[in-house]
Amino acid sequence: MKKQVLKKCAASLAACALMATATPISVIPASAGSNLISNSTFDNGVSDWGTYKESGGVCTLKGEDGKLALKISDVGKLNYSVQVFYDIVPLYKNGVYRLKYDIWSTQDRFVEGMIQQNGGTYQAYTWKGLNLTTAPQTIDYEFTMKEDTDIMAKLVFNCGIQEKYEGALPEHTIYIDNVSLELVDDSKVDYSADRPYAPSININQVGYRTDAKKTAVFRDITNQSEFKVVNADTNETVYTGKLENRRDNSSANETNYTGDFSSVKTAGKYYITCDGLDKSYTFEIGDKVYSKLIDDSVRMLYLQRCGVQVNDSEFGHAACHTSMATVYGTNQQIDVSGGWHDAGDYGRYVVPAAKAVADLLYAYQAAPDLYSDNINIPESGNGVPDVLDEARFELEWMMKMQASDGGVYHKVSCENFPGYVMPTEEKAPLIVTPVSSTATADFCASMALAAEFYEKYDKTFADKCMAAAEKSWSWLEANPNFLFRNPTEIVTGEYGDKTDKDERYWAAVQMYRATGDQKYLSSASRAYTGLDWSTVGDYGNIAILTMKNADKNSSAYQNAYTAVMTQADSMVKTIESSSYGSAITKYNWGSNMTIANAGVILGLADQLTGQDKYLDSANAELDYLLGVNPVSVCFVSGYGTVSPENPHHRPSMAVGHAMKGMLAGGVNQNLEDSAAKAYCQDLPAAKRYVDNSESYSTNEITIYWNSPLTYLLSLTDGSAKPEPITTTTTSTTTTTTTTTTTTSTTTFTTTSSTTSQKYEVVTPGDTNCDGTVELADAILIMQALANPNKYGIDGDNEIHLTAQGRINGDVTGNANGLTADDALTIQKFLLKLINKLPE
Ligand code: G3I
Ligand code: 9MR
Ligand code: ZN
Repeated sequence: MKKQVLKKCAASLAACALMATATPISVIPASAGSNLISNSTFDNGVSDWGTYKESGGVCTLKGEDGKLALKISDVGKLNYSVQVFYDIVPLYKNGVYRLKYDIWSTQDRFVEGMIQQNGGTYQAYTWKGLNLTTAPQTIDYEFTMKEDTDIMAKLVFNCGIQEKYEGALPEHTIYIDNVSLELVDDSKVDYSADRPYAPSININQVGYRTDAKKTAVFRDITNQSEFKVVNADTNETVYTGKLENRRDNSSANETNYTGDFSSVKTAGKYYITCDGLDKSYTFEIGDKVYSKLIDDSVRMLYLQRCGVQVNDSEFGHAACHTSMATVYGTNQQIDVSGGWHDAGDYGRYVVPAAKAVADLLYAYQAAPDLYSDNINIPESGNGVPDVLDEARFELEWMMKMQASDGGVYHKVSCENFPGYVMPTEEKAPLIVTPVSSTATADFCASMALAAEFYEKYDKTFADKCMAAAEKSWSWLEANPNFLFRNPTEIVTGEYGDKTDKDERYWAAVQMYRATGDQKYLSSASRAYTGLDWSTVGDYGNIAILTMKNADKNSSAYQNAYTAVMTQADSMVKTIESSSYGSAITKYNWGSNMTIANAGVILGLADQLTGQDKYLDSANAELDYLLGVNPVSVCFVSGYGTVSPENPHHRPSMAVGHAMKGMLAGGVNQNLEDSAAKAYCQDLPAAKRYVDNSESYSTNEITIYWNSPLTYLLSLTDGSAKPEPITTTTTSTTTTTTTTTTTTSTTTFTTTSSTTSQKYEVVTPGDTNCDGTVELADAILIMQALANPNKYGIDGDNEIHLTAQGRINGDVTGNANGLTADDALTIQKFLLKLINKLPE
């Protein structure tokens, strides 16, 4: 067949370059007449090809003498019970494609060759029924993509049972070779059609509190120097400001400016203009701009309830997952109904549940007035703030997850994730997986915390929480690490961990807070950090720092203080050098949680010190989540002008539109699902987000991504701001660092722009916090400098630099953080070239 010449349409590319003033957010790769299939000849095996089996299908895939060989031992019960596929082929609407391959089989039979939607309705964009024989045949034809552009379609051969043609078959092998897919004519393709609009002026789409610091972030600036804030009702300019802080932003591959309009304090609706650029979306200024958002961030958890009837006009359903669950590896059946579905899936997992509950309770503690008894859940109006009712729903389920010996089962789910169905439709058997020490310690901490909050409303329940906490604590004392790994047949959320030390630290501090008994602090000799599901040390820090009558001179308090403030100071620096005010430089799965968590640490630092820079920084994280980010999305569904419409959330997918009030996972630079690979591979790290329901690694939602948003909303709410909760901060302004003694405990003062804070050096030079100074301490500094993700603050190696370790290691006395000089100084000390640390 004659190959047509590719008719490149210059006009469509030009149109896209001219598109308003917005830079296209994603440059979708056009495929210029080349083979879109990377591994097409199988000369080196079958990489990039995969198989799918279900309903009895059995097959194996391998390369055989430069061909793809699919050995089928059982055709299963469906036409797609055995599939061999190539993932991610881009098909543009109106594009003309030529598909070509050689195919044959050791057994005469019928198969289907097609390119289909990967997800959704799995509709075929092109389909051919093929009668295979042992003689190779070449399929070669052209088709036009009639449907909307789908850049993550899938080339699939259905090799399951074909009842209409032949029924079950003996074992046989299908061979495929020389596959090619070419875009031969794209003259009718509109490449710009599917790109999201990327505004040049980015604002917090939900709005700004009256007294908050307010910034907008600009891109596509040519020679403008000013911006205007305009009242959206009157179209009058209320403020003119200067574009500042020009920054080359390599993580988003753009140049940015900021505009500060904090002085606009009159409540109302506004937009921002800047010569030649599209005006910004309209936003609000006012003190109550987040009140609905707070309510919905909690009510979303109600809609995630499992095991009970849920009432809602759109997302309501009958009780789901009510059957008994089998304890893994036994015949024991237990009732673990209740709790919240974790996320877009319907698993229920103790580790993330503990984080979510802790966030809610501490959110309530930080600003009780923000939480009403009126957010439209069944308990509304019962005299208990709804946020506490909602947290209790989860706590009661968690109690069911405690085994009789006090240990806590890690999770309950089916073996596999279900299809995109409502929860009542997931009917596979429920399995409770074994006890883990991380789940048990997290459980202990949350129960001890809960006891305090429900005392006032329901003493019996509070006592029950405390008893559960005590029992799990005894288990922890009697048992070593039981780290969890999914048994091979269970593929649902793992929530595994490398260490349970931070979980045990949190449990110990929380037990101390609940009982006042010092004995628990012997298990908390150093502070840990982290506010996500795998690192939870900061919850221990929060427990002691926000504890009534805490002994501020105790080393536990001081360690916690140091840990929080060290992180906050380092976050402030990162935020100051970031265009979009982001506290993170690496965007992993759930980066929006990491941003919200950073906001929580900063909000806490504000409460501890009363210094505005921390509150401003906490607000910057909120602004990022609600629209001031490189993808210009308000990441909470149903809020702002542009928010996730296609979250990876089964109820939303089943109903056909997004549940309101859910925080999406956000940017993930690691491209961990097919949609992210298809849509984001050419984008810079900080823009790798796609509002596509298949993108579970960027666009899923979870209970524990929502909860830190709630907590952040509490901490940034000025009206609820308590007096600084510590006296540790001194009010002197000093620019020198004083280190005085050579004993193992030294007090020194680190500088900050306005005040100084007292940090405690436990053992100078002891970067790994094991109580002694050795070569390993110098090595840890060098490792942390070279590989911060592994060995830096919160690195994932078991031994990494902690906040305390960083303080200990700063032995050159410059308080500038750790440098190679500090490592050198420690070595000099070990070689007795100097006789004390710090030098
Ligand atoms: O921390 C490492 C980092 O050091 C490394 O450089 C980077 C490079 O890949 O990876 C980082 O690890 C990531 C890890 O999360 C920690 O953030 C992994 O890539 C990433 O795969 C991992 O994702 C987790 C995901 O499950 C897959 O296990 C998410 O944190 C976690 O929130 C998510 O949880 C799922 C549940 O399993 C099931 N329910 C939905 C829920 C949300 O998606
Ligand atoms: O839907 C699942 C989502 O909740 C999880 O976070 C994610 C990672 O564990 O996995 C999703 O399930 C996908 C699975 O991992 C791979 N096949 C496609 C599934 C999407 O339904
Ligand atoms: Zn359920």
